[in-house]
Amino acid sequence: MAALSWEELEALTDFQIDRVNGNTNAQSRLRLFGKSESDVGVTLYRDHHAWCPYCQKVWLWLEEKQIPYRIEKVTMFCYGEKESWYKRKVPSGMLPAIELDGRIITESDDILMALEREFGALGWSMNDPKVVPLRRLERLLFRAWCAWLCYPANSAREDQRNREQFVRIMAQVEAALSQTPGAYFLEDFGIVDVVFTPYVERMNASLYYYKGYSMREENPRMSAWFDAMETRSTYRGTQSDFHTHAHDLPPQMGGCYENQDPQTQINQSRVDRGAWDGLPDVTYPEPETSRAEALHRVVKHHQNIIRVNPADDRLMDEALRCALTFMMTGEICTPPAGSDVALRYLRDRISVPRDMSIYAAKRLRTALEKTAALVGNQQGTPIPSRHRRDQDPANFVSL
Ligand SMILES: N[C@@H](CCC(=O)N[C@@H](CS)C(=O)NCC(=O)O)C(=O)O
Repeated sequence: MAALSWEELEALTDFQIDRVNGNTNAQSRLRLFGKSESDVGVTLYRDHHAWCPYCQKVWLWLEEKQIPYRIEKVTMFCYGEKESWYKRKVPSGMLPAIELDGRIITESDDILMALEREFGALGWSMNDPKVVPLRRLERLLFRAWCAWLCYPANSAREDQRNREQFVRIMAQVEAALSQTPGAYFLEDFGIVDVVFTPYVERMNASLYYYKGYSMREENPRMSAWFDAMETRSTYRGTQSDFHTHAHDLPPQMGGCYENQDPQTQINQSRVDRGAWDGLPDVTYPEPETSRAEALHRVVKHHQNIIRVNPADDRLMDEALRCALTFMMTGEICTPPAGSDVALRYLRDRISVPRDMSIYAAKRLRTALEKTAALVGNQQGTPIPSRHRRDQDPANFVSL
């Protein structure tokens, strides 16, 4: 089949979301939850790519409480130059920050405490005696994860010791989750779940990819907790996937070190080259709109996507239309010779949830890979691990 034109492709999707009042999504700049713009009293400063874990914590809290707020996006050091207007507000450049009643507040825990003073707690207060020990446990798990992932082990035995240390703390998390009959940390969803979310999501992805350890599959209570979180449209809107985290974490953490476990190689190949279906990064059923969403997002940004791709623009234009034609019709569409590198370059740079939701990204990655495989097995330019300036948002400004 010949590749459809951009106009023909556009006609195949009617995907739309209401960014202001609809479900949580990474593209919003203003959230009103049915209220009016004059009710907005909070601005959240978070990173362009939704990679910053501390930002996700505050983002999720605001979405759960349905507080009208504005979103200003800022560049992280690892992928570009920090905006000077932001450095004037927050000289360290650190994220997240909020502006509340004309005051700038940094440090995610201080932000959450200020927000709960203003708008009330999310179930329980950050300082509730039930919450404080669980917040401490989250930090303990975080440290065990860093010790295992972010420092090179001198031997397989050292890697094993670090694994055992992590698994021991994980057992405490399992025990904490079993204290209440439901799937959440306390009797109902609340602040503790928000505090745990960003890093357990990143642990699940990074340990699967770098250590061959499937946190979600090996810990039944944690698995039930993830399932419960995935019933929430708020979490779905902020949720990332294994591929995004496996490659956004190394520059943020100062390195992620793989072990020699044979399972690690198997997992890496699956996350990088597919099949993406069935990975333990998501378990809620795939929405019917995932292909239409992926198509809508690519059609909208296709000029920039083609321009930043290292391949010749005309070659990438046709190859990309082939992949999208295949994704939407299921008909094989052979791309131009030599376009395998270009298609895989894009396959490796879809960022969830920045660009699209998790299932849409799986559909698009699959279509790009299957189309690339028709003409060759050359991989794209490797994803850098010390920085991600290949993702500099300055290159993606609207034309
Ligand atoms: N303790 C701080 C940590 C915040 C933090 O480490 N933020 C990182 C991103 S996750 C940051 O802003 N780094 C500067 C940058 O990457 O540009 C908090 O809880 O808010």
